[in-house]
Amino acid sequence: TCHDTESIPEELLACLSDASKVVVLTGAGVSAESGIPTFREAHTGLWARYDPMELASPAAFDRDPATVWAWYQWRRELIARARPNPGHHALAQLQHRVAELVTITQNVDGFHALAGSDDVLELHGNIQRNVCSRTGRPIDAAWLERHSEHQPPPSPHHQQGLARPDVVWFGEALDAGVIEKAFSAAESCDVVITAGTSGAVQPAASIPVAAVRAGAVMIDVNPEPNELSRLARWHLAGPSATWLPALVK
Ligand code: BJW
Repeated sequence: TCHDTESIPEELLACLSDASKVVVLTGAGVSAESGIPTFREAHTGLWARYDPMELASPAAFDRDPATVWAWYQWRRELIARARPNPGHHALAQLQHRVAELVTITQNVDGFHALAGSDDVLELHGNIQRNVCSRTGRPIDAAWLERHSEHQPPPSPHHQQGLARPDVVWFGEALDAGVIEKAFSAAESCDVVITAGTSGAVQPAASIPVAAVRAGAVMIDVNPEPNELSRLARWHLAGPSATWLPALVK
């Protein structure tokens, strides 16, 4: 475990600069310093009495679509007003330092692309897009503007369908093509960096495990150690907006 960005082990820096292929897996912690709340930490304010783990499910949307829709509208506005932080920018820089970088994110905020990262795999979708709850077909923003913000608008594609965010809820399958690319990148990389993720959600959490099993060296950036940190050769204990820029410096 390293606590001080001023004394990064030479071996760690060498490992990163010698790597020809790096895979990064990010989670909510990477956007925490942009002001976006994480899922498993204490919640405050308006949504304090709701459990994000319960809201992010098809059952919750079936039971109470208005509440789930309102939660997503709130988060969309928060994200629209927020900006990528130095952690996102450092990862966009890293793609110029290594021959190949694949950024895999569980986040739905689109901040890696906004910061300039090119090769981004969004495992859990993107919160700014909407799809039909019955058919999964995309619904464009112009349609939504004609409806109330407080209820999920009816889908233009299906009688019983509603608009819903294009994100992956518990029990739903991730995009097969995205998953396939993520695992194949992981299995062929030299270094895997995990940043700001609890490692509690599958199949995302298995991506770094697959990388390590295939011989990659793992670096974990997280103020709190978890299962993933134990798997890592180096656990960098601190916020990603501090540690990621220090690694790329
Ligand atoms: C900082 C920081 C700072 C704080 N700097 N760090 C195998 C075994 C058991 C269960 C399953 C299994 N396979 C599938 C399942 C079921 C389920 C699952 O994993 N359940 C677990 C809870 C056990 N998985 C699924 O259902 C997935 N689908 C699937 O597998 O389909 C096939 C299937 C279905 C059913 C059964 C079997 C197979 C889909 C998962 C979809 C997850 N969706 C969400 C919502 C997305 C939309 C939205 O944003 O609203 O994705 S849930 C939520 O968790 C969100 C996140 O992307 C995801 C991961 O969370 P993340 O990013 O790690 O955030 P946190 O909050 O957990 O952690 C933040 C971390 O940051 C902490 O560690 C902090 O310390 C740290 N931090 N500040 C750096 N400044």
